[in-house]
Amino acid sequence: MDDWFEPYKIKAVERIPVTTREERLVALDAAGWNTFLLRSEDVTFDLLTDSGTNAMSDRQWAALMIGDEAYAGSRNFYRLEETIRRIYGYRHMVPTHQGRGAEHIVSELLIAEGDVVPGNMYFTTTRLHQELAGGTFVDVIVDEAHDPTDRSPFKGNVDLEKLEKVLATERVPYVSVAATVNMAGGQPISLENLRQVRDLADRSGAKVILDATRAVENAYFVREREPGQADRSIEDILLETCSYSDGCTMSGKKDSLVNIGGWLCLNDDDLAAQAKNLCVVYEGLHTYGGLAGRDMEAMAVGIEESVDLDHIRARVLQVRELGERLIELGVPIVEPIGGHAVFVDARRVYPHLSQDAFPAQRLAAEIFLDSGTRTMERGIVSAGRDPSTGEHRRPALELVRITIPRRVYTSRQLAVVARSVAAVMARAAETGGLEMIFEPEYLRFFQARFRPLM
Ligand code: P71
Repeated sequence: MDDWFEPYKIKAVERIPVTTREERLVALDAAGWNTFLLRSEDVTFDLLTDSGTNAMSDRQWAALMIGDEAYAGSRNFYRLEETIRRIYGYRHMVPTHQGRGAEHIVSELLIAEGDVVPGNMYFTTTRLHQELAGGTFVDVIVDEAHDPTDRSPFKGNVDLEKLEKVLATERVPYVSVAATVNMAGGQPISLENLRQVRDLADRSGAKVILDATRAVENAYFVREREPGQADRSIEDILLETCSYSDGCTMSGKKDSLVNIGGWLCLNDDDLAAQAKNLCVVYEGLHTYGGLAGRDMEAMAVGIEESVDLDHIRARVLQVRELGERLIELGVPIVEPIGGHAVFVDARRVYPHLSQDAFPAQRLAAEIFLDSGTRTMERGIVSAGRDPSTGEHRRPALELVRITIPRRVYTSRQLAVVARSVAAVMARAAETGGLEMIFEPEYLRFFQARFRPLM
């Protein structure tokens, strides 16, 4: 059978709220027109993020019951360690409460004041930890990544010339490579490109640290698009992906099909010992890292389920189906369609709005008003301010992310979402921008408040 389908049947369901437009307007006003500040009980389709919003399997729920809640040396830690070694291939693993816990530790461990960290586009928490450790992030992704209409197959690739230049002129502790690249639209990086990044890093003595948060999705794209990879297993491709790095940070809340958890891997014995020491300071003992024993067990099972080809195919192709529906309805989206989300191009939806009027923030608010669908701004608000000048950083991409949790929503529900976005777009000409009325210092997109201008 060529057709894709969900390789599971549904054993438990959760009722979702169904609301009126009037109720949604009250909720949106109370939330300062920021979808992060909405209460989930006001949300019908929660497509804010695929992070921690996955549905666990019956095997994962069963795994929770065999949690060993010992302070030290929980059996679930050893099970998780063995699973990560086998599936990701690294020598040492430090559990963390989630991805940014791992980013914090690795940044503090490897970055010194004045260092430069090149990477294939920033991610908010990753860059912040690099900056807090005294580093400066430099974007070395290929130019195509900044063009939402460019259909190249590997828009997550590193531009090797840009990387070479940074390596030649700056002090670089490590190259920060993500697979896939979230902020570019969930775009993959090829094995070929990773191999070349490894070569360049080796020549200048820099390490390579992989953000493996969605590396299983990346492996699916490699299998689908990279010459010579079509007959390989996801596991094989994943192992090769990781083999080009010295370690990884991981948010288990994505690929690994759990609601909380993460980890840090390092191959070097000394560095791993230091990372375990920092884990004790910030996360908890190095055999639980801020997680309950049961969380580690559920994550170990989730990792095994995540590399199943039937699972990952259905995951990526469900996202693609939503994207294709939107294209048919004339909604401008980032292409090719990425692995975890469809990104709507707010600049093309609202060509009359300047970036200072926060077009993507407004679009996310309008989509919520129309159908109770919660999405996320990924534009000028998310980019924050330049720490040296205090000015807004102005990303080329001004996007709204419609993110799909794994194994949670049906294709029919997503078809309703697609029609809602098209309805919002039909009213674009009458829609104004927003004014920011409250701006927090760190990661402002989470808590900023806005007022509609029209
Ligand atoms: C996503 C998230 C969660 C999030 C984070 C910040 C703002 C809004 C939403 C988290 C990632 C990620 C990548 C590539 C590291 C983290 C941090 N993504 N790398 O996309 O996508 O992991 O949330 O577990 O700390 O909604 P963490």
